[in-house]
Amino acid sequence: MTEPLKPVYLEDKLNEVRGDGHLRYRSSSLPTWCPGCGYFSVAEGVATALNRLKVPLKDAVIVSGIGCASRFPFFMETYGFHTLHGRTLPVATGVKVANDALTVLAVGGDGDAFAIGGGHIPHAARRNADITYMVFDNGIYGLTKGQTSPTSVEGFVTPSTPYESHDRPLNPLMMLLSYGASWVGQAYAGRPHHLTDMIAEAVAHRGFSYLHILSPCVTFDKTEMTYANLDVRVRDLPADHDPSDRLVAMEQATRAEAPALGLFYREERPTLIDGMNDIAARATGKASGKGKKNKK
Ligand SMILES: Cc1ncc(C[n+]2csc(CCOP(=O)(O)OP(=O)(O)O)c2C)c(N)n1
Ligand code: SF4
Ligand SMILES: [Mg+2]
Repeated sequence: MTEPLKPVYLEDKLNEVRGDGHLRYRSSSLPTWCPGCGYFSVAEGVATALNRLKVPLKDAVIVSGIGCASRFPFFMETYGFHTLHGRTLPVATGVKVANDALTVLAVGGDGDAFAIGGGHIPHAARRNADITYMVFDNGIYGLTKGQTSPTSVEGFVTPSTPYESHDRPLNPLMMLLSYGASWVGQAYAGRPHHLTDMIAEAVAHRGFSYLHILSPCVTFDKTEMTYANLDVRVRDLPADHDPSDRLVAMEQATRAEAPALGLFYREERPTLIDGMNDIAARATGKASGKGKKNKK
């Protein structure tokens, strides 16, 4: 006689996994995302990466905007700030400036980042604020039920574009490379182990790290950014790719039809807070370094 099936309660399962310490960064609020959404891979990746880097729970802050992606802080056991639509980066920068000891992650979707929030990205990047910005790109507005976003493909038919979208998609990697981000990488929710490694590397970087994460919306996109399509389109960056060469990184980023996964670019340079400390030292007469004068 076969044994009767016992129900498995997700909450019990999560407590069991958190019990061994491995996933202590996952909160007891279970994700409300649709089954199969790429965001589950990111939650798993962030929990594992923070665990690997031994970031104390009390020192981790995750800031988000609005959207399905931006629900993220609720599902993590860190401090969190679910802020306004598109205002993730100013808030994350403020948190970091208020307390430099914190590990600050900013997260959001492609709409939150590049539509309403697009004006903030160049400034966080050029100032080299020491935060990690992860954009979960599903090429669509998931939360509001499937309208086009700034990264939607041309010809996409959605409720907001019933006669096809005629807008060209933005190229976020090219944008971040030209804005002066000091760490730029790309990962895919369908390659969770690589994604976890990239998250850990991005968080460990001192300066503004930007991780672009390709992540299917299984509910509202059945034709474009699907697992089936991305599985065959993604590639690794060439083994001899030189991450210190911004122009080579841009060349790789132009091949949007075959997205490359890995570290595109990395440089070490003073962070926003280094600059602020320098100004404070000069203003209080505690520093004697030479600045660049604004000559008449
Ligand atoms: C000021 C303002 N404008 C518009 C909206 C409606 N809105 C909520 S989420 C969203 C876009 C979400 O898309 P994305 O950032 O890509 O996140 P996803 O849901 O795909 O994860 C929009 C337009 C809003 N909440 N606030
Ligand atoms: S609507 Fe799309 S993006 Fe939002 S949770 Fe569902 S699958 Fe994920
Ligand atoms: Mg989106």
